[in-house]
Amino acid sequence: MADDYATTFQIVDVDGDGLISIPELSRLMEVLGEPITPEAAQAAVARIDVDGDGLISLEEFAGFLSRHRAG
Ligand SMILES: [Ca+2]
Ligand SMILES: [Ca+2]
Repeated sequence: MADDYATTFQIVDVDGDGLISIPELSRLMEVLGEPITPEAAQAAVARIDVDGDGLISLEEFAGFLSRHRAG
């Protein structure tokens, strides 16, 4: 399960620095055919970001997805 998250994370993390930034999230939504504004991307990151550094770590990403799946 964690491997699934890691694989998805690596796809989103385009520059491979181990963190998902706001531009990377924007790009993902564009690829998914649901482009969002920079403001919406920022809000989405803020919702997933637990430690408040403005970036999404794999841990935060996995935590968000597992909460999401659990409903
Ligand atoms: Ca990155
Ligand atoms: Ca963070």
